[in-house]
Amino acid sequence: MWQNALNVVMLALFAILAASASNLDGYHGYNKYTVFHDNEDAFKYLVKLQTDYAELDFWLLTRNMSIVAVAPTLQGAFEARLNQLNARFVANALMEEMSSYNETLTNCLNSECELNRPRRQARGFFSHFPRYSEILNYMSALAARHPKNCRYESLGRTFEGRHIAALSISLNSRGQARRVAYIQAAAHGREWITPLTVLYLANELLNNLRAFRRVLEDVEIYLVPLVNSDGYEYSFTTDRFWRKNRHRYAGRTCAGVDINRNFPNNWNYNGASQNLCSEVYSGTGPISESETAAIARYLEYNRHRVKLSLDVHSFGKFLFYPFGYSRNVAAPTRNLLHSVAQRAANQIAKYRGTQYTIGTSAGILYEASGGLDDYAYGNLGIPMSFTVELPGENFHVARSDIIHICKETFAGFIEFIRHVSLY
Ligand code: 0X9
Ligand code: ZN
Repeated sequence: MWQNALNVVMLALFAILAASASNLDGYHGYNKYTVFHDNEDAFKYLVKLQTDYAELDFWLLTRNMSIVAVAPTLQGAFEARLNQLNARFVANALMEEMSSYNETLTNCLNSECELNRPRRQARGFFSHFPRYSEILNYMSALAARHPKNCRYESLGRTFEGRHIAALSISLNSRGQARRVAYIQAAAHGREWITPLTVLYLANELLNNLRAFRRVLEDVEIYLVPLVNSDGYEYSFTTDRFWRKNRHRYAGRTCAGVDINRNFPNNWNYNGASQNLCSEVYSGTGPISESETAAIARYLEYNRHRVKLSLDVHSFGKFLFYPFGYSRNVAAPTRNLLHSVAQRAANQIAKYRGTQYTIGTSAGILYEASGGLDDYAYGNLGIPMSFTVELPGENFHVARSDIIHICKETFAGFIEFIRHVSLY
């Protein structure tokens, strides 16, 4: 009798705990620091911290401004160090900032999230952050609705066995187009806005094939909206700011490899770490991850057709071209890369004035090797290779902003794709 009652109480407690578990649970007391550092010493110090000190989470690190999430126990020492470096900073409680988005940040439990009929999707889909299964449903529904122009396939599987789903869009899916524009997103799990911009592109192209006939002539658009679905899902269920994939190593507590440090161009040379707990852990070797292996397999096989590679990240409003691994190495075609990016930025700005900064990530942010952009350009000879950092001051954006980011980015994507036919 008592045992039964105890079981019921335990079950009820467990249910309450499970229901209230959120992906922000680990962030109580965290501060988000916006740091202004106009001297080189402070910048160099922060770069060193980012690579060598796993406890700090750098959300953004540019030459004169950074955004860092810091646990309560480290805040005193962090602030003292910033003062020594003469760096001004503003600290905001992370939980307060997240609650200001005024929306459900955890699991999507209502029926709105289960939409998978294309017509309803067009209205509701771009006003929330969909989960992995909803994204795959959306993709397969698009392909089912446009069988002549859209193919839905899997490039391979992630560490946890999810599909790395792809959409191929072309005017005639039977014959092979001479050129390919490759666009991927969400290599970093927490960058929730990124897959939506790629799905928006797919939906717009397929709904307006006639209007985009010239753009699509002889160009196949190959889209991988959710590269790191394990990390993406983990950022919904457990840790909102999870960046890496979910590779687990026996007997080790820390998990995950930074997918954008795992490509085989100057692997682990700069801005990457061999500490498994680091946010920029580069893995046990180049292409050690199933996610990077699947992408590399596709790109290597199609290297002569792929003329554009876009890797969509967030945040900061940047358009980066190679090389990202070193400030001292310039891409031979940098003028051309710069002017193509400038045209894309001009198109983006037309929608509501959003201003992107253009350059190499090594010059604007930090030097970091093993990125897709350098690999596509440097190893595979893909002539146009860029990393896009979408708008935001957080990996979260207000739901009402999603559609606007999708629309302005769409204009940029189309401009990039227009240049593919010139090669
Ligand atoms: O550090 C990254 O991987 C990218 N920024 S993010 O904040 N989304 O993590 C920038 C990558 C730029 N490209 C290279 N460094 N190759
Ligand atoms: Zn990223």
